[in-house]
Amino acid sequence: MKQLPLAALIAASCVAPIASAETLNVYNWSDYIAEDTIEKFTAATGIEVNYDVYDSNEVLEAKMLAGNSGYDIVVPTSDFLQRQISAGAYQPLDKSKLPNLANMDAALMEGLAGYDAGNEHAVIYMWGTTGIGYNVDMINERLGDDAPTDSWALVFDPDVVAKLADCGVSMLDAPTELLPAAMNYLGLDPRSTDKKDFEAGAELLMSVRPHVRYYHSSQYISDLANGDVCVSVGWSGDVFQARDRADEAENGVAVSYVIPKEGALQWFDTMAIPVDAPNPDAAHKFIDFVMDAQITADITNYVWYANGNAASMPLVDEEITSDPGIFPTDAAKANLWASQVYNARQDRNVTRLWTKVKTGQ
Ligand code: N2P
Repeated sequence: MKQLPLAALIAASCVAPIASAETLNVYNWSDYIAEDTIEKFTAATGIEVNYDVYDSNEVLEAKMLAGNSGYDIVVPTSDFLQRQISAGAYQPLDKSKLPNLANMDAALMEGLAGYDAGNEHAVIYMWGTTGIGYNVDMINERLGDDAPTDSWALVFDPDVVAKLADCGVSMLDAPTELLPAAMNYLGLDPRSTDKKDFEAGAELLMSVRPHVRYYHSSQYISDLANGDVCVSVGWSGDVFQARDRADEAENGVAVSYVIPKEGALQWFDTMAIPVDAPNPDAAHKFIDFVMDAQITADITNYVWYANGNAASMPLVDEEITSDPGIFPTDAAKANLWASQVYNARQDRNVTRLWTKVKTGQ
């Protein structure tokens, strides 16, 4: 550290405010919280929040495995959560500090326990599906009434997607979601970890690659809303946010979200506390604050994602609870699959194949 002259040091110590404000460092997905959540947390607790965002589990995982991220709260998806728990990245929750756990949906938390035994390390933040968002008119202009808007064919059939290339096709930069979706479309088990199945999925993705404008996991929200892309493999709530933005802009863009009939990934995003979090006490306060029924309902009402909080449901807009793209019907549910956890070798296979898909070589 630079040495200050004694006089400057004395002056600094006289004028500098005493650093008393408690802070909490949150690292969450982009476009994933209500506008006033953080402000309300600070008003309720006096804790200042530094809020950073990401749009990729791989980016979060790299930070968690390296350690010393400085974050107190992070939001991994369930399969990544499990692998990171095994690596010792998270501390057990002190449930005595989380009275609002009583608000959580027992069946959904039981589902999460498949990734985190006994729900020791995490609680559900939001959940959703990985499906397709599309621009209703642009698709209709190019494919007419035969447009397979209920099917993965819209993005995985090279003859179909070729006709959409000019209006813009995007896919998530999410290898562990795109490869299984491609495998499922081919009639393979989306939860398979067989190298040959990964390769078959990658081959399909390579075959449509010439028609894909970009692989990115947050840009598509505004692009769909503005009509700058016409079809995106995306996350449910993000597509609804795009629809909402277009509606508000009154720009004539009609966006729709579909869980394709062949099925889709259902995922859970969770709040967890890194093992080396600087302020675990504030982290517990934040998790408990978010599990308040009204706070979670406010988030769902803003981001259009389903949550795991049973007590919040009566406070969630009817427009959301009744939408089958957000709360799938029983028929659609039967075709949803849960993410598979990959070991290091399987993960390397997936990463290598995904690099090929993205770079084309
Ligand atoms: C929020 C995306 C969160 C879903 N923009 C990814 N699991």
